Amino acid sequence: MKIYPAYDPPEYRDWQPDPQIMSEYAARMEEPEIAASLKTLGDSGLEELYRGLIRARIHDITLKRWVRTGVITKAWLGTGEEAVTVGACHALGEGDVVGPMIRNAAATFERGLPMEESFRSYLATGDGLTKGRDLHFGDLRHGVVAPISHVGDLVPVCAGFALTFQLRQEQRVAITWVGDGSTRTGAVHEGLSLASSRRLPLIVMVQDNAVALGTRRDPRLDDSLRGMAASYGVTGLECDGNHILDAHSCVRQAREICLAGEGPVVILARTFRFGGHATHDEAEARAIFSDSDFHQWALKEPIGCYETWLKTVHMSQVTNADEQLAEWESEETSKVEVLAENAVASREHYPPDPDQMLGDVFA
Ligand SMILES: Cc1ncc(C[n+]2csc(CCOP(=O)(O)OP(=O)(O)O)c2C)c(N)n1
Ligand SMILES: [Mg+2]
Repeated sequence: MKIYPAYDPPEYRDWQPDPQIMSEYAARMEEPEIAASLKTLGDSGLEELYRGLIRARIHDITLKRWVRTGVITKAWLGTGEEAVTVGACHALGEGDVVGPMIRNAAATFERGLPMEESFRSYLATGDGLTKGRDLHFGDLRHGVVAPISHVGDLVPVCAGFALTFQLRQEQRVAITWVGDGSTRTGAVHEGLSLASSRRLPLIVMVQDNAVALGTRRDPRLDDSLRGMAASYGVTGLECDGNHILDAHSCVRQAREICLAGEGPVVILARTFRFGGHATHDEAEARAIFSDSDFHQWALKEPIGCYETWLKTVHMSQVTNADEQLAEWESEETSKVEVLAENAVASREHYPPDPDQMLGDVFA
């Protein structure tokens, strides 16, 4: 995709596909479960995955631009982690429910909640879903649970959705993403405990970027997350979180397992965030990992790798593959720009109403 020198991480600015990484990336497409995902998705599904990745990245770049230009003071971005969110969402069924973390913002719009709502929440406009009161927006009409601030807490909430689906005998699953650090909260274990004892259709996607706020995980604990599924006697799957088809394939399998009454499923997705906890501590975050870590993870840039695979393998027989991809990218970029402009206009025309400040507060 287009490079945004002012906003892209330095390692992305002159990104070129690495032959070795790309050969491994392409080889994984031959694995039976990933090949099954390719078949399920078909050409149109693969195009949608690409468009979804572009939407996720441009959404975050827009927020970063707003921070830099003083429109907002801070944004929580998922640069480099887009494939975990987009790949997962595209493997879900219509009635499924998602409980994203704030940096999985793409889960909201990939499930059909208009992206404008994300921008409106950041701008605290009165016509937004939270009427300007809170950044943490969701909308159950689209099956999106608001990503509340308390990390890990959506595991029991989503276990509750899964329990409802089971009691009503509905063929639906709930999925939530949880950071590696947050797997250490009591809430995660309470939710998993309930879900495993009742075999609930719940998917917990552990987004493992080896960092929590400003704390890097002790390398001696690197393998500790692997034991999580086994300790609850549930299925555990692992994916390369930077490989969108691997993420898709794991969630597709997890969903089938859940719908067969064999849930919950814990998916461990290894990835890396090119940014800090939020935009305010990017510099500090860069000091947590070595230059070599940044360099190595940049080679696995999720959008660059997928785009390269589309161009050189999947669409290699398409004469104008380059132009086709550029057109999809430009279409998605333009749409995001319009939505961002609309949200800025909303801020002007619909400031939050002070009388609404305590509305919908029940306790
Ligand atoms: C219950 C709770 N404790 C602490 C915090 C402060 N906090 C916000 S994000 C975060 C780290 C989360 O790390 P991780 O779960 O690995 O997610 P990541 O940001 O790396 O994706 C902490 C401690 C919080 N929001 N909620
Ligand atoms: Mg983390």
